Amino acid sequence: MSTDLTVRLGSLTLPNPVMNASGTAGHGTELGAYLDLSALGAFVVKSLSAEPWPGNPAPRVHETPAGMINSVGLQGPGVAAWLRDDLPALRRAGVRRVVVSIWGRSVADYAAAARLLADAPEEVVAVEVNLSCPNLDGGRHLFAHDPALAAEVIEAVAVAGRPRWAKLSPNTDRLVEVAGAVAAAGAEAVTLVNTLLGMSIDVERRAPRLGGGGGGLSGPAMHPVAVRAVYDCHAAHPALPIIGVGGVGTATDAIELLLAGAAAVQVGTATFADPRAPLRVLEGMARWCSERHLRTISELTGAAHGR
Ligand code: RRO
Repeated sequence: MSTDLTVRLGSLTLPNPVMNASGTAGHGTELGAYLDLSALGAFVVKSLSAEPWPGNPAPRVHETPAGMINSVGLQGPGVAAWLRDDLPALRRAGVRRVVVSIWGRSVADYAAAARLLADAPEEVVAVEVNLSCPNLDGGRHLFAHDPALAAEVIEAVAVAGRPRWAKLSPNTDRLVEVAGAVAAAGAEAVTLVNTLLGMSIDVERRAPRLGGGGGGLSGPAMHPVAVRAVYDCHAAHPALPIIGVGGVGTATDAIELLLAGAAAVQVGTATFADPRAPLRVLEGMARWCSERHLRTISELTGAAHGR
């Protein structure tokens, strides 16, 4: 028996629960040579601002034990250029569900990016509001650490006219509170979690390895952090759909996030070693479910609670 892989995230239904994580697959069809992007539950674009932004100096990524640290610094072409240059290529590649991640330095910046998406083609099915980049102004600018400010941004981006997801930060003890605030402000789902604030130092040069100084830690090293964040948020807000992200490299990692309370997952750092990782994870999840004769994958969501 094959399992129904359909998942619901607020008003949006996806054919399966696996997406790429924002920032790990470029802005367009960069990974298209390696995997069929249209087979993903949705394709998630690297965060875009209203204006183009050059990002941080190199080096921008460095491998760490069981993970990676990055300080890309939000490089992007800006929403208008993306709509003109990248979205058509994604559509030609057969991608029908695109989630656009947006960022800004102020509430007005977020609103400006959202406004540019208001007339986007129907393939733009949701906006993931990145409130948690660790590399914005050296990590001093985390909207997701302030419930009222995070809620204000979510309200301001309603102008996009798309379901809003809020991408939140693991670098605060107020995560559960922030999740409640963004949900009350209109977010249909939360994406948990962005990278952990970190740093790696080159002892010979006696200097930080990344051009931006500090960075965001991702990969297997942070998977338990993501599981805990999803578990705690689901316990506090059981009706709020969660997209789990953090160190997913195998189907088992993804199932763990579902059992903690996620309805869907995103695969990021694993694609650096294996660009097919998101589809490999999806295939493994489908096999895992059918071997256990599950009728729907959604019945796994939150199933570890109360045990
Ligand atoms: O571009 C980045 O440096 C970056 C972003 Br926008 C983010 O949300 N998370 C991250 O680890 N890096």
